Amino acid sequence: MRTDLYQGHDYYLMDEWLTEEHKLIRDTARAWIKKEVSPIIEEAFEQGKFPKHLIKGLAEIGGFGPYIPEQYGGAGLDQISYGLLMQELERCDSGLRSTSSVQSSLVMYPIWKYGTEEQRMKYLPKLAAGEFVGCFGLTEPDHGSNPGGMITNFKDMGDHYLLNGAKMWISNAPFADIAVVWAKDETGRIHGLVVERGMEGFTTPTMTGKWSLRASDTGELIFDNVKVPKENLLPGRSGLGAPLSCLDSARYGIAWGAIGAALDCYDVALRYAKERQQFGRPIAAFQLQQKKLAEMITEITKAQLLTYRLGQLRNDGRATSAQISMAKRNNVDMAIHIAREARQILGGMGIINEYPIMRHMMNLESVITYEGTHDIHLLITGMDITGENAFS
Ligand code: TGC
Ligand code: FAD
Repeated sequence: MRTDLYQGHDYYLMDEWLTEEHKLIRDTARAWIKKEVSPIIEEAFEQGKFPKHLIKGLAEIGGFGPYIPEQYGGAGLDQISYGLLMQELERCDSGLRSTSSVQSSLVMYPIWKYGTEEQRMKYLPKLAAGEFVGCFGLTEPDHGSNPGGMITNFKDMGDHYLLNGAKMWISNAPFADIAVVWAKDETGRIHGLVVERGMEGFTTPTMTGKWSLRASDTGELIFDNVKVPKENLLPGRSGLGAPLSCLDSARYGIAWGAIGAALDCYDVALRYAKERQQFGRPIAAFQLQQKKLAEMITEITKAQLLTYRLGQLRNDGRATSAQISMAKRNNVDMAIHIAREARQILGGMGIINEYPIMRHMMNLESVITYEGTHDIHLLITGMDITGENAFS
């Protein structure tokens, strides 16, 4: 097992923009990861299982609902803190960040924003403490990029709703206690419903065979005449904009997270290049290797600046969905490219699990697809700047 020697890289002295609280949150997460997660993450990835014993620690470092108000059990932090946490988690593994961002932005966020006070008090403190794990059901077998076409639906039966349909590719589904599920009512309007494990007709089969995001459990949500109590409907917002607004928050977290994966690849490659000798010199002395490393830190630094600014805009409530799309798309693409270059710097050692690079590279293939694919985010930018909708 390799010792986790990671240290942050801050080429443009951005730490000077961080508060003491920001640094404390980041450094606490980093220390917890080095002690508790780095020693076991390769094994978890190989086994294809999320290490559930980490949930308590994730809750303790503020990984569940970092920006949810303290009165609901959240940490009440700002958006930069949230971003820094996601960066540290994905520096370790995208699946670890997924667990945190799904719980925070796709489960706690809609309950906080669109739930009743009773729903908030019932679910949020338990989710924040890691006593409950949640998942988010939007994607269906035949509706991925186009969630508005979903067929999962519910009927008003007087004293309850009757839910039918299926969701696919759902992170944390196999062990989640609750699911925030998006379904159409009899008029075709989309609503969010909280479905609880144990409700009759609700099952969560595990999806197997993934070569990516293996340290995260993915599953289906099957609803076969599930009776959902009326008080489980999130009344605050309906329409496709409701789930999409949750995605804004999660995509923002991914923009930071992807920088973390890129930083880890760069960190490993830089250290390796300085140590590895060929032709009687460290390979870091060869211009071609320096080009790779110099371009990596340049791209990481550009992404850090873009994302920090986006965090400021989110703190002010001024970030647009299109700005978030640009950062998600740019940063994940940047991270995949860096993972590929880093793997080359390590030569044959780049494919061995003694180093994290192949794991990051494989994980990022999911990250570039979920929460809106690379191409969908390009089309969102295209629509924003031209005013023309190229989706359909
Ligand atoms: P369109 O007609 O453009 O919009 C419908 C309504 O939604 C509003 N809207 C938004 N609201 C809030 N935030 C956003 N980002 C929004 N984008 C659009 C829009 O204003 C409109 O409102 P209204 O009041 O006029 O009705 O919708 P469309 O059907 O044309 O689709 C647009 C498109 C393609 C951009 C959207 O469907 C999309 O983003 N598709 C990608 C799907 C996606 O990202 N799925 C993610 C599933 S969850 C997941 O992957 C979790 S992975 C978790 C992990 O493990 O980390
Ligand atoms: P499709 O929509 O079928 O797209 C296939 C290809 O066609 C893509 O390249 C896409 O860019 C392209 N395409 C589609 N439409 C257009 C267009 N109009 N113009 C140009 N190109 C287009 N979903 C959830 O709801 N909850 C989760 O927790 C969740 N977790 C996930 C975890 C993992 C590991 C993965 C891989 C996915 C997860 N997803 C989740 C689903 C994810 O959001 C979808 O996979 C994603 O939105 C893409 O949908 P799709 O796979 O059906 O691809």
